[in-house]
Amino acid sequence: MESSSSKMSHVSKRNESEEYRSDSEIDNKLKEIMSSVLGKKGAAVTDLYQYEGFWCPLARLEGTLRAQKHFKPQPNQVILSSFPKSGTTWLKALIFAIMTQSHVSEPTNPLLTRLSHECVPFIEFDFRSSSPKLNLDVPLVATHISYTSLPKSIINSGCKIVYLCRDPKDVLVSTWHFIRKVLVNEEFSAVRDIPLEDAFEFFCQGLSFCGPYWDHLLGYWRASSESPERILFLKYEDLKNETGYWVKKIAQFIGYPFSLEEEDKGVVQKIIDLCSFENMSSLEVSKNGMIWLEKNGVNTMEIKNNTFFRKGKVGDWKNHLTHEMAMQLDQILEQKLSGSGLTFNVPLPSIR
Ligand code: PAP
Repeated sequence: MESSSSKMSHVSKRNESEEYRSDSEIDNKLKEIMSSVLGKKGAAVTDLYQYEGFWCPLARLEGTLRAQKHFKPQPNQVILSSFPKSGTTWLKALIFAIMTQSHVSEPTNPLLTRLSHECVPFIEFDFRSSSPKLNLDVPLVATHISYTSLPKSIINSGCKIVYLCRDPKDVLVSTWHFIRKVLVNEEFSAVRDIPLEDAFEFFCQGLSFCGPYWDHLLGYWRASSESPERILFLKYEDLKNETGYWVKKIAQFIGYPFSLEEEDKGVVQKIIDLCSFENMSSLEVSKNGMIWLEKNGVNTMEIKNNTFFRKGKVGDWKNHLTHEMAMQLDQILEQKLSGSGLTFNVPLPSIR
């Protein structure tokens, strides 16, 4: 027979879930944001709304509001945060592999049959009302939420945060290609066929998914400078150039250091090889699999997994942006980051 305390806990869980599904406070806040700010076009897949200084698509915004109110990190949960199109798919795989390193060579390794986005959930995505998950009870979760808007429960938890960013010129080019590939339906053709010059203008105005780009960076950069033991700040370019060094650094930082024996057995290299662009992009699940975006519990848009793998290179912007465009974006960045100690042409110091 069920004890009265266990019955009580079922009842309170149900109430919590019902309260969560129809949360009038959040619904009102969303309405307020939607009525006070017009949805704007930008270098993004859908219209963007500004919240706490950052541009966000509506579905992610709703998830962000709910996560701010309801998300409770697990003890020692690791949070991977990134600016979109900075290499999240890759870093999710790397950290997942670090955390499950003893399985790295096993044929049953989930990373061989599931996209890393399926292995590591996005907080703001899973906290939308259409897919409410009150507890993301996994050791690693990801987010694109700015530091300003991170749920206070994360900031107060002392959980480790690993942040990833990338040269904005490559972020812009990657985003532009993503938009063109992801919006297959004709109804999206106006957004999909946005000229690169227009996407560039939007990006320079800060109008991109999670933009302004520089404010996203600076929030995490400053927090990481103040609390380096809590936030590890990474750049895609450094990760590409010195993958082994940074994999070990990340492992140590999140509390999963490699033993000498593991290093001798080549575990670090195995993780690097498993997660490499060449390997991940050639897996069956990456070539032919898909994930669904849903609305109110209904699948509304499929995203082919191969859209998350394009070139995986540093500096592909050179094949798309003019010299003038590159100079303009570099100048904006230099001005926005001035005085912060963060630059993009110098690698972060690797302390051996
Ligand atoms: P998301 O924000 O939608 O999650 P994200 O994974 O951050 O996307 O970025 C995609 C970029 O990472 C793509 O860059 P590109 O367009 O310049 O090619 C993608 O190719 C790259 N990428 C994906 N997997 C890897 C990997 N294993 N190694 C290196 N780069 C990768």
